[in-house]
Amino acid sequence: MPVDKIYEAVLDYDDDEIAGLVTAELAAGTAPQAILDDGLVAALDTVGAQFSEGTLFVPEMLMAADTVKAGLDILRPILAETGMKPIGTVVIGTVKGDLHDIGKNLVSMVLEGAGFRIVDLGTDVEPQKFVDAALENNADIVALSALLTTSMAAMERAVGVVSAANETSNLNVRILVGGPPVTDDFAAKIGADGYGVDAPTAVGLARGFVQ
Ligand code: B12
Repeated sequence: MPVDKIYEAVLDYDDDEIAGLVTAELAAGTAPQAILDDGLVAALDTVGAQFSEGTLFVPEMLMAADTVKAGLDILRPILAETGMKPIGTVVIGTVKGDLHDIGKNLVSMVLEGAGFRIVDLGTDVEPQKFVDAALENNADIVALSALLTTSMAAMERAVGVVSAANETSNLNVRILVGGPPVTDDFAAKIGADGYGVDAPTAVGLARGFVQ
């Protein structure tokens, strides 16, 4: 495969070399979409699988994500020029009262790599802000992150406000939740549409939501 070196560079966390490799591959005439799908995203899928197997851990996942981000910085303007349509729009944020953002950023990056447009509201986000941003951006998915046990109540409130807006306003989003204190049972109990234990799972669920 022509993009093997890019794939390998992500698995080697080579964020110094990746920009040069992507630029060289573009100069050689490889399609930007192939570089994205078969190089950057394929490597992240491998990283995700190794993470799920327990043979690779969060620091490596972050280094791989950083490497992909450096490659995306080169590809993003070119993909925008070629008119590649995003496969969906995700409004994402960490819920009210919670300032942790590393996991959210990782989920955002991987979703972006998978072809979604990301509207990142940051941390400590009021429930209504998710609704306003989703309406403004015609979003398909609202994604909520929480790291603190004490943030779970804020997540429940946010899901309630977004769900109510789905019923009463011109909003039609699926709600994805994640973060260490969250479980499948909790997600179901508060009325979320899906719970992602990690970034690769988030991509699988988000793809399913826009199909
Ligand atoms: C880094 C860190 C901080 C940093 C945050 C910096 C930042 N920019 O994020 C700082 C120093 C600011 C911080 C502050 C605090 N922290 Co802190 N922090 C951590 C730490 C060490 C790492 C968290 C992290 O980034 N993990 C790495 C990421 C990649 O993992 P992740 O967030 O779990 O995300 C993955 C999944 O959960 C999932 N995911 C996450 N979000 C989403 C969203 C969606 C939609 C989906 C699908 C998936 C998904 O995908 C991600 C990638 O796989 C954890 C301990 C730990 N080891 O987890 C404590 C920890 C979370 N913190 C804790 C605490 C108590 C605090 C403070 C209250 C401390 C204090 N007394 O001030 C404050 C709270 C401030 C606030 N209001 O938020 C506790 C929480 C305990 C609890 N259960 O409530 C922890 C667990 C430490 C501990 N063992 O006590 N913290």
